[in-house]
Amino acid sequence: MIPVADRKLALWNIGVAYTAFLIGTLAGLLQVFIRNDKLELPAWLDYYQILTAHGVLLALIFTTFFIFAFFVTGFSKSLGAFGPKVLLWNWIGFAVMFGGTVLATVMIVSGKASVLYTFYAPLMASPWYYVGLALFVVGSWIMGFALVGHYWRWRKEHPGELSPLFAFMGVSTIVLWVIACLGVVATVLFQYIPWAFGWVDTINVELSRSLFWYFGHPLVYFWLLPAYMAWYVVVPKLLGVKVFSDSLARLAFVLFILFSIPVGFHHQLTEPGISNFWKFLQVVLTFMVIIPSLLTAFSMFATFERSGRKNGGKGLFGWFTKLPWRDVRFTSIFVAMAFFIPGGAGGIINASFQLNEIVHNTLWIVGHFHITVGTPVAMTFMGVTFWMVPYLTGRKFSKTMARLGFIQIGTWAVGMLLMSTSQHILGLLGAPRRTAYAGYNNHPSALEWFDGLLTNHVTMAVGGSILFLSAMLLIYIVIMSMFLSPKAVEAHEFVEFPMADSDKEATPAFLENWVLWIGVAFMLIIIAYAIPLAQMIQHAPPGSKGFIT
Ligand code: HAS
Ligand code: CU
Repeated sequence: MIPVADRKLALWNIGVAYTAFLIGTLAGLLQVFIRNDKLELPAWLDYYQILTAHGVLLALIFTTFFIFAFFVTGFSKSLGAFGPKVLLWNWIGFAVMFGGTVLATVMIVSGKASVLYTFYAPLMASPWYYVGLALFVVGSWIMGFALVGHYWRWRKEHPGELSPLFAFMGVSTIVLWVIACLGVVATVLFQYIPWAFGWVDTINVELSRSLFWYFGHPLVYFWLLPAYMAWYVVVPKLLGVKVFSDSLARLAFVLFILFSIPVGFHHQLTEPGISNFWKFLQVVLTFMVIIPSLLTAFSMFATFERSGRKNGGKGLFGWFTKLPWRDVRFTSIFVAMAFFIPGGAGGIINASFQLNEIVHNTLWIVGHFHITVGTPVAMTFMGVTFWMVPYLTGRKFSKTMARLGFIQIGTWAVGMLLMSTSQHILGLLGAPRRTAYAGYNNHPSALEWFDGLLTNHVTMAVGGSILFLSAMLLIYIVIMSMFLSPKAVEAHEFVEFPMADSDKEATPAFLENWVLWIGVAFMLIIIAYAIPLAQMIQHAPPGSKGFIT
């Protein structure tokens, strides 16, 4: 059991995460009904406002606070208790992040920042929204550096030793996050804030979008990598085996540091102002960043097979039936992984230069991210929540809770399947995204397209409603595990942090050479971005004034 002070820090992060989750999923529910033209919003509430709240609260606030809760818990467990300095800086970071969150949320809710989570210029929000975002990022850096400091102390005390796998992966994710945020910090501080406060009249739109996506793509791996951490270290423990390969796991994370960032143009393939050469180069690099996910898939199958055979599974697929399906901690993560097979395949379609023409800015993309961040990542976090919250509070996780957990992940899976399948198909038929006018103002031909069983905004709304019920069930489980479930007394009632052993003997030391990997990462970034960004600045068309919806 980790010390009370560390647990408190983690629990506060979880508390904020699930508060954001509650408001964010409510906004999601409203979303599917508006698109279905079933809901007239009151005058003070509008579509873009709700869409912004949904995206920011779930994709940014819920994920980040949850990730830090997971890191705090896992770092304390694998590296030892936090010292007073590490704790202090973590709390300072948490406070700054929380302050930024409140400021940005107030701006969104009061209708002064209906710019969606990508806040594309020339849409303009209240300057305080951008200040809130900047504070959020700075706070996350402070927490990140505090955790890296804790890791550094461990390394000093264990010279020549490789760090525990969990900590290594956590530090990799923080490194990725800090490098990625440089782009968003640059555009927010030097472009958006001066422009929104009125210190300058116009903004260089293409540059701001490019700096955003320099950040926006690695952002998705900032969500994914903590889920992968659970896949690599928690799943084998639940299956009663060791990590399949320590060096493979570390290599995958190093590859993410190298290839996650110089690929942002795959979100801008349809934009003028970037020449095909640079788009193509970044498309190639995007295909490189698929490799560590394929390594992960391989590693997971190998882990399943090892454990299944250990328990007597025979033949090619015999191990499958030997997996611990009745353990909600495992089944949740397995379903999460299964969703990532079509999720990842869709990503490869998006990244294919020509195919992107067909799917870009359609509902297909919305379908894509609901089966990447919305299920593989979110459901892994749910699976982690089931044991992490009771682990931190020392409360029991009863059989009833586990049963509710099954219903919760089951409904989430069904809801997502319905909603994201219809989103993918509607997208292929031409349904646009990021717009309140999804039915082309009820033009007859549009109505004809959208009346199939799955190609239907109703299916999407049914899926969305099931998801909302599932979310409320999860909130119930979290509240029980946080405040109400009976305290564990006997040894067997305490919930464990399942962390598998990982054999480091065969792992080459250079995998933990940060100077090397950060150096190579910056080289790749310079190759992919220096010239096109310089051209955007040199050959900038007249800047744009702000627009407010
Ligand atoms: Fe993406 C757009 C390309 C992964 C999230 N993506 C988005 C947006 C979001 C997002 C939020 O190239 C929208 C942004 C916006 O608002 O405009 N994406 C990719 C590629 C990958 C990818 C190549 N995306 C993700 C992940 C996300 C995420 C992960 C969140 C966490 N994405 C794009 C592109 C666009 C895009 C374009 C822009 C589109 C446009 O035009 O606007 C790759 O990383 C995917 C690699 C993954 C795999 C899957 C490996 C499978 C595994 C599971 C194994 C399963 C097991 C279980 C073991 C190759 C690891 C076995 C079970 C059984 C049942 C057998
Ligand atoms: Cu991307």
